[in-house]
Amino acid sequence: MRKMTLVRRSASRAVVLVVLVIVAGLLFTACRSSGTERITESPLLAQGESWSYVFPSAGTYEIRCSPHGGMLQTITVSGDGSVEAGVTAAQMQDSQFAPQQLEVTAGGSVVWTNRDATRHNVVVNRVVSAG
Ligand SMILES: [Cu+2]
Repeated sequence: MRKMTLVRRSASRAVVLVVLVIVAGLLFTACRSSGTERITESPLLAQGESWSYVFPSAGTYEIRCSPHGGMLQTITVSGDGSVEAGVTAAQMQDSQFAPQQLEVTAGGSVVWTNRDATRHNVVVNRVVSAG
């Protein structure tokens, strides 16, 4: 009886270990395929205040607001900076970035203006793909 219990206990430990290894592997894969790299962030902006950032190189950028996890914007930057790039206006309104999708030419800048009474900020993350 005692021996049976010991065998059963070590078998369940082995199962737990295998599950942990699988979970760790999945997490590692997920982090590699959808990682982001923090580039910069603005201070908190009061109503009417603006902040701008120049996107120097092509890629996909994820814009977030530190206090509000639901505020998201995706900016796709294309080109090599050889084409004259302009300034694109974006808003922070009703606790959302507007528009939520933006396309910008490399070397161009985005100016965000907070229209809300609530303070928001701009966190610029670059999406890093696995490879
Ligand atoms: Cu916000």
